Amino acid sequence: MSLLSFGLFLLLSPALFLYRQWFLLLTSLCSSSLSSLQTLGSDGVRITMESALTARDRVGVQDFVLLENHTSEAAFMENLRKRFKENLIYTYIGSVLVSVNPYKDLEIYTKNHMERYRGVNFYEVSPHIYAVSDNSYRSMRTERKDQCILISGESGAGKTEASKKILQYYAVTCPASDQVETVKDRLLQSNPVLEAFGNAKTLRNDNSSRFGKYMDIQFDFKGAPVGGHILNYLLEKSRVVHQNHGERNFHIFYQLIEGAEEDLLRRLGLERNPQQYQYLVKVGRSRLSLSCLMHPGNCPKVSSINDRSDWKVVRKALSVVGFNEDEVEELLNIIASVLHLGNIQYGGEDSGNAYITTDTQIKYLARLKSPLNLEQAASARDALSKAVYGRTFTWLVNKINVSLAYRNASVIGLLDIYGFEVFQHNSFEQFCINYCNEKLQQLFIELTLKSEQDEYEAEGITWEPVQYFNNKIICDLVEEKFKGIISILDEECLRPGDASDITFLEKLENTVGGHAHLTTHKLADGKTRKVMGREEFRLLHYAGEVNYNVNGFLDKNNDLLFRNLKEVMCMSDNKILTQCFDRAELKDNKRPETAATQFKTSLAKLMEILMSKEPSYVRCIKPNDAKQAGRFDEVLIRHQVKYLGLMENLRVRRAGFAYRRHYETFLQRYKSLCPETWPSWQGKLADGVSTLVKHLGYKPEEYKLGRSKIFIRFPKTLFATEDALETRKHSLGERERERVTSRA
Ligand code: AD9
Ligand code: MG
Repeated sequence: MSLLSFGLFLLLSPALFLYRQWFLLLTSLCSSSLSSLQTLGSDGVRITMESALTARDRVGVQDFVLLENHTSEAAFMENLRKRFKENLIYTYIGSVLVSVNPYKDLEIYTKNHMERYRGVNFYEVSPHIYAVSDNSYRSMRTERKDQCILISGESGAGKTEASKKILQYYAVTCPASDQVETVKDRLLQSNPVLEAFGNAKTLRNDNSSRFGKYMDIQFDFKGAPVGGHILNYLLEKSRVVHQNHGERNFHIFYQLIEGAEEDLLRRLGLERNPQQYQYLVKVGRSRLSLSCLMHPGNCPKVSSINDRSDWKVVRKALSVVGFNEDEVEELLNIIASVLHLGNIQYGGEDSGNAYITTDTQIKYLARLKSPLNLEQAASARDALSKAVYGRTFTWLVNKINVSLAYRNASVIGLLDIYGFEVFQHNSFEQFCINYCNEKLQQLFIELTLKSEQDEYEAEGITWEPVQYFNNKIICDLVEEKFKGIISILDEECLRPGDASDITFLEKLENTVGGHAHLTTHKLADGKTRKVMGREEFRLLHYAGEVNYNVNGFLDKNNDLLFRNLKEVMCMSDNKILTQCFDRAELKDNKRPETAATQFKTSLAKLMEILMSKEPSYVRCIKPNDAKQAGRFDEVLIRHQVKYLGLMENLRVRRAGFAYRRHYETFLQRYKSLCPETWPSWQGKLADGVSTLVKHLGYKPEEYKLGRSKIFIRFPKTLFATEDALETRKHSLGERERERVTSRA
């Protein structure tokens, strides 16, 4: 055959797509067929399996499923290390792609590489982000099912880079036309714009995403990208007014100051010196740590970032995504106003800054001085800065969405969200970011570990369950109605009177104090290793322990802005601001939902979106904390392998059945191969299938019969059956053959 015709059959049968992958994989597992197989080496040259076997010692295996000792974490780590050393940063666990950040540019993202992966089966070429991209694309086309690619991993692990590579792959390899070229450009150029406004240098990552992003890429019936839609999640607004030492504000501020032409700077009333702006260089006094005192000021210059050239990229990108010159000027005016706002000083503080008097919006702010004390006035100013910046960011995303709008399309969704992060000082923002990562891990468990095993259970298949840590318990602790942390926080936010961050902490102790994943200073039993502050609570996340300082939790969750400030914003001449601050909002006396509840609701919606699509996974690993190339930190990586559940993922994958089919479908296709089932089987379907497979000589270890499906462990078993079907067709006369085909 028949391999060719069977290949065709598989190609034409979308439901067997995954199975085809398994076949390719397991064929390579089967040593008897190794000598005849060819594969692509890391350099893309076709090499025979004999040489691949010797290479294996050096470069490891490209799929962890092929590891001889697949239950050994040491073997897993060794394989990862070998490959990392050889610059082979990608490895599969079945269809899941594991990626280790190389922290250097590798020559594996060229157009040639893209071509190599186009339309080629998953296991025929070395693992790559392009293979995942292509696989999703083909599944979308052949199965007509929307796809999504979920990229996860901690801060700095390479999620954003991976999502950009995927987008570039589609831009280069998908069909094009003039109109499509425009959309491709817009899709690609939306990245530098959103990164300028939504990314910043943190201690973990010089280009850390400070917002979550889910982007649908929309394709027409010809498979051309014709549009897109972005959903953004909880921007870390507090960064506008405060950054930890060694971190920066959002890139756009520095790009503007470093890169803008003199003329523009003059119009905006800005100086070419970040040190002039409180929001860019000074750490809030109340939050000064010892290290900040020793190293005053933040870090406007970062060696890995060139603000001046990035500015040029962003300016161009703004035009490509559809901003005209007036809109760009208005947008930059807002950015400049935020810097001016930050320089407003009150009362006996350092002397104020002269530029502010020229700005109408800021003149209004001065009215705040009389009824508020110093601290309240400063916090009102910061609340305004955060609101202006946050709403402008949302406006920006909407504006890009308008330029990408298209309807009636198949989609591939890309999820690139802020990664799990732990700092010395963790606040409300880290709490939200890490909660979001818990939800993503939960989705991964649901779709890969749990659903697979649940199906075996539902079908009554004997199965040695693979134990894994289900983080649902932590998700519940955070989000459960009434007794979850968010509910408790909301309750304190709504409670009039003496509610404070500390009363919130006390309420946590009283309500969920006994929870296995939560500790506070009061509850700590002395056995806990890390010292805890009195204002902290500790969550034992799936990815490790994090101490959260409750300072500011209530304010940030309330996220309130004085009504008169909103009124002022509505009166602004700036067209973007008037769209951001709608008058209708002033009439609405309902208390807005708290930040955490809004986030929780938007995450629940995101989970629904993702569940409705066919998922692919990219699991990113950060090799070291120093952001250095070539450094493979065993301890750090082992920790990630553990919490990402990669070993469990591998075990489920290895122990599973490659193929499963409903009895009816199976019987219908193969009934002609057994005299007792041909031309039709009158008894129970399960008995028919049992009779059929016994006749075909299936050995007991090769298959299992469930309640409604047959499970076949090895693809080769099914291949033999397909061969038999093919042979039978050939041995029949022309008419008879047609009859069999039409019945099947
Ligand atoms: V965060 O959760 O947004 O803080 P990410 O998104 O996981 O984080 P990012 O993609 O920004 O991390 O990667 C961090 C840095 O690692 C990048 O700025 C690159 O310098 C480097 N990186 C990541 N992936 C690659 C790669 N495939 N090739 C080369 C890479 N460098
Ligand atoms: Mg990122």
